[in-house]
Amino acid sequence: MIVVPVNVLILTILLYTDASGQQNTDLSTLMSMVQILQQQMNAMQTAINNGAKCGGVRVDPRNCKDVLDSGRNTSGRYLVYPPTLQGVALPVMCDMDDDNGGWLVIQRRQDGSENFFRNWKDYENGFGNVTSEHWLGNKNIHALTASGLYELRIVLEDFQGNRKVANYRSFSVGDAESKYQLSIDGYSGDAGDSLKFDHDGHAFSTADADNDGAQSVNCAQTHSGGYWYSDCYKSNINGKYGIKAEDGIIWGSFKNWELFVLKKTEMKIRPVPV
Ligand SMILES: [Ca+2]
Repeated sequence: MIVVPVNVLILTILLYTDASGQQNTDLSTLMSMVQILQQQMNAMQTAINNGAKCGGVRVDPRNCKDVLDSGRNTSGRYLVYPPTLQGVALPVMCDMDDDNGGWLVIQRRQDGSENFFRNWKDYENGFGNVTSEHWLGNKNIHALTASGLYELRIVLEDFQGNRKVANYRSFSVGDAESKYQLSIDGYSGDAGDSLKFDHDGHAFSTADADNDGAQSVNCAQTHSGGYWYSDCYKSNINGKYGIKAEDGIIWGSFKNWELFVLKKTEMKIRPVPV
């Protein structure tokens, strides 16, 4: 619901008054005034829906939870404006269906359509299409998780259709100087913890930027991905799609630490209420 600004009301009254200062009571003039007012209100509503500011109050959605809270509850592509990106619009996929919605997808694998064996710059800036397979980009994930406390939900599915989840109560990625260091805590779920365990506190690595915890190995090169590798991993969900090997898509605890590769993975984040 829009409150009509004072300047619009004054404009309407002025228009409704003729040059001699006498009120014009002609009905058609009155109707045209109402039409102008209605058009202005519609334009304002459209602007607000598209993320404009109104009356100095910030109404840009900062994340998918803000989008959901504004009444848009259909999963799909939306523009969000993380405060730390200072007005830059970030296209993202919002999942409004799973676990009460409001989830912003930062990673998705589902059919092998996107190459995830990429260099530092690609992982930093993001790649793929947000409506299908993609990595949102380390700088964007940092920008989002630096603007408040976020939780992480990872949904995993195998080729038999078994679906398991790993939830983390807190999740953040550091800035470029920290090499996008992972901070994660508070596991719950049925997939087991394969991310805090062994990966928490590690910098991000790609084949051309070895920041892992292994002295003699370039883990990103060996395991065909970009990730917070340790020496080298308990999970490798940015690995090679459809390969039953150590460089495949693996979440170690999904099936008792067997070499077991997954069909679908999804990482999504949501601000934690304060
Ligand atoms: Ca290394």
